[in-house]
Amino acid sequence: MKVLLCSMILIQSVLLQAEDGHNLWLGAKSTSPVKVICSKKSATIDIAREELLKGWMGKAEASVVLTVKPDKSIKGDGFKLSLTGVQASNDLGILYGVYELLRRQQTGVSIKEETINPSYERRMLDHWDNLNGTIERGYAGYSIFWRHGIDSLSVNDKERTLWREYARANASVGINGAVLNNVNASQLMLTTECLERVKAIAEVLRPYGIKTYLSIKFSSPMLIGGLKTADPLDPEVIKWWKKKIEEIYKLIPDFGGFLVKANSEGQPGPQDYGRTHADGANMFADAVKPFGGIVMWRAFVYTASDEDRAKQAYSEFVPLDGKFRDNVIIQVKNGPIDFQPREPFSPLFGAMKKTSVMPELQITQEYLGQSIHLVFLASMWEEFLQSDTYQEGPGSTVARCTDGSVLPQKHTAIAGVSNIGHDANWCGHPFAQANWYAFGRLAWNNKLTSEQIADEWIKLTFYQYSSGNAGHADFSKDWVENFLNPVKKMMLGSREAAVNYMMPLGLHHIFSANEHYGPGPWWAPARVRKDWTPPYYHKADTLGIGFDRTLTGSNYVSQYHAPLNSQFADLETCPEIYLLWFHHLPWDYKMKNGRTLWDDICYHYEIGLQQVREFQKTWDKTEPYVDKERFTIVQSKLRTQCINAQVWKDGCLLYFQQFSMKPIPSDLERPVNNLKDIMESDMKRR
Ligand code: BDP
Repeated sequence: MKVLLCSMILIQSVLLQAEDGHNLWLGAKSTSPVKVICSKKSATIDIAREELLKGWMGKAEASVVLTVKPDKSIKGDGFKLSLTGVQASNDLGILYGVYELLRRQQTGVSIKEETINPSYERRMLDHWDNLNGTIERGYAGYSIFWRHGIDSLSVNDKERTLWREYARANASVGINGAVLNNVNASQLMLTTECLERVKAIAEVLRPYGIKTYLSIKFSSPMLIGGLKTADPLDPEVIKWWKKKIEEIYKLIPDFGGFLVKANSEGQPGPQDYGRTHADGANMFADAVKPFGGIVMWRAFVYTASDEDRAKQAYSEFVPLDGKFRDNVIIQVKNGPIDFQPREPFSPLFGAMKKTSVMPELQITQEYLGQSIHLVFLASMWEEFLQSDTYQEGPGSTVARCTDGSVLPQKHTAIAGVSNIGHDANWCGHPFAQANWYAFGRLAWNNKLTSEQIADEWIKLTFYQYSSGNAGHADFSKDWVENFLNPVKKMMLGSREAAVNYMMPLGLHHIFSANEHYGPGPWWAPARVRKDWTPPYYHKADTLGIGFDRTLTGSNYVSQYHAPLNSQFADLETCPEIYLLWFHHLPWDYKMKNGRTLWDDICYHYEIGLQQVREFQKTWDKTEPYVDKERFTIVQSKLRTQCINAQVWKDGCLLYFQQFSMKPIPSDLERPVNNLKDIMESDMKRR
């Protein structure tokens, strides 16, 4: 019996097709024919039809009716699903409805009559792609949009195919906008040559409902326009931008608008001329308004001042509430510092009543192990979106404060910094694809749980569909128990594991140097701005550790609405996950579980490491169910992740131990690296 089982498993794994991951979650191939009935013709409807033929898992020879007809219950590009087909107010709604129908068939969810509308009007991917083809914080190869700068702008068919595949993947999860270049923008982006290429990209993306947007450099009128100033109130500057914007819309009539990083990390901006962020944003807003464009103005601003960095965006933007045009949206990172493994939500969410605000998430894992660590980010985004801001009393979650449910917003949007590059599997790590998928799904429906998203993604990505005809895919008990469930558990635990082995209990930004990969709580060269070095954030000394952001410290807590401000300030009620974010505490502070703070820190690092060991075991057991290529890549990446988690644990504990002067609890595994060696190899890397 055992032999038989083994050989069956062997046959199964031999039969699993090699997968380089390029198909993402779209690998299902239909085995049953379907009739598609639609009286309308358009490029988008053609795609919807093609998708149905490719992915249909329902009854053979069934008919699907696609109806473009407005209905009061359907909003924007939402749709109505029914047993007979899809109804929508526009072609794009039909396409989204078709993807939803196929997703349900392919994940075994029954189809019933239901109207489904998106949470946000604009669901954006921000690409931090440079014109020379590199990607800031990209870990999956070169840009798919840009090659070698301004000298290499011609478009070829291979690129068009890649852009089409990209557009299809985005549309399948509801993403409808793409910012094609880095927020640290080059002025050359606005030259006619580059804009011609943007036009070519836009043409490929358009039938999939994806609008193109650009990041711009505020000083472009000086750098490429020959003007002496970029003052947003200067008539010549205004004229220059208007002309440029007309040129853009002539080439790309449905151009979405601009993303602007101004007066942030050395970028030019309106404050260089004594103007406010509102003055700057409104100048662009007025110029794009006649064309229906929007301006996404980033709130990621901070200077090397004495004010706690976490407070600065709020201090800057809240006084400007009501001063922005209605086609400006303030784009705010989920946390007040910078995409850390865990931060409380930025207090700017729920702070402004007359200004549209959109969340910016980071899909690329700059601070979460890049394309080496397996970290499923949906858990983090769910925690963020469901955080209560108390803006208008309880239930004012970040999700509801940004999608127009709490206070009306003229435009609503959400952005994710893309993790896509030229790698065959797009994202570097096979499981990083899940983060792209999850971002799209949450942008469409900000109430989805990370559990549901993981469930869908695993099925769509790893299940080898064989027989259709049953109305939907039926997953064998064996596959569910031995693959789906354990892999889902691993994904859902992966973010907390990373927090544990990197920076538990509210610690943050203790990365080494600028690469943001390994530990570096010690990293503080004299030449570097204090607020860019870890000691600024952990403040470890012989007395204790943590950043006092209460009234006795920076008073950042006061930026939150009641009752959060007092909850965070009070040690009795401050959630322990944020403890050292808000408080500087003695090493022997008593935690709720009775341990001292020092011991508890040690346990967290150890638990994080052990979690990764478990992931390794989980993954190894999945071998019979995964193709060799992906199995081996994930296995090898998990090994590296484990080695790195050990370095995080040893490096942080041995470093902090110099201050705590306490032993690592005797029941925990001993460090296997010396601090000196870790620090030396860290230094050697730069
Ligand atoms: C930080 C990145 C940096 C970005 C910056 C931003 O380290 O590369 O330019 O954010 O968002 O996370 O502007």
